Amino acid sequence: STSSFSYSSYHTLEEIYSWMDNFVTEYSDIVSKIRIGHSFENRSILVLKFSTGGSQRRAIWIDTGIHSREWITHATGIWTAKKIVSEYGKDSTLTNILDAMDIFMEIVTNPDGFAFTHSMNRLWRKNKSTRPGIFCIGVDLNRNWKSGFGGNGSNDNPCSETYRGPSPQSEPEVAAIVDFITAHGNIKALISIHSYSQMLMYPYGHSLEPVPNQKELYSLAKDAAQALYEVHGIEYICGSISSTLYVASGITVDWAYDSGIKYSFTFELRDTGRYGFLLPASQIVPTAHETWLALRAIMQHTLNHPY
Ligand code: VAL
Repeated sequence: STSSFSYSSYHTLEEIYSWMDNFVTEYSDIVSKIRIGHSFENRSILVLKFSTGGSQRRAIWIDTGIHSREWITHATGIWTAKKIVSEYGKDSTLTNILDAMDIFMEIVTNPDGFAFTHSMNRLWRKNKSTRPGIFCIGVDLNRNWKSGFGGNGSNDNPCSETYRGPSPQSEPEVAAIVDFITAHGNIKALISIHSYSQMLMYPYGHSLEPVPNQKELYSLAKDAAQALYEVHGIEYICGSISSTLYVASGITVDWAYDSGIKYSFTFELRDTGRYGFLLPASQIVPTAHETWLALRAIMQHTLNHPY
């Protein structure tokens, strides 16, 4: 059962998938598991759905681990899932959110890459796809989306860490999300979680052009970062991806925004480089806890600003 699961340790794919099975069994009144597709190496791509009823309610999408080496993101996702089920009916903000909206969480967005970070190469970022005649392995799943595909900050060399792939959505891990979100049709906020750098950002990545609601996104990001700061004093920088981090094309949140999801955010969690991708497990719970306050602020704003 999930009572023997350690939320303060890093886990393998098998451990996470079996935790998910126990989790949806124990909290079947509000959580279910959806298989939205399969990876290049044929692993299941799983999404947790948190819902208190209704049909096709307005919804929040959260993904973690699209870059497999960013282990703090999967761990934060797992802790967050548990937080949602524990706080429903207790925390009035979350209760209001879940009484009106559903939450979808894809915790292991790149299962093949994640398995590889445990077996062979702890710092693997891309997926594990191969193509005839191409020697190098893997596509950067955060360069494979349609919006701005092929632009600056993405690479056409298959051996690059930011290889965009042969065409938009060429990768099954990306196509599964595009199909799911498009078919759902009522996703109102999308939050794509990375590490590391301590930033909370919004589109665009592919261009410096400000998005139409950039003022609103900036002020919401600042409020969310303030809520995060109040937990452990960790500072986040807010702004558009291209102006805050770097130009990056073909990324998840640019696609989401251009698909009409106007509350699209991407986090870079702890730290700022001391441990980088190898963040000690002792920081999992503090990171997840502070991130929760920021996530909740974004969800609450989405609840209160229907569109
Ligand atoms: N760090 C991410 C990436 O390089 C950004 C764009 C959020 O894919």
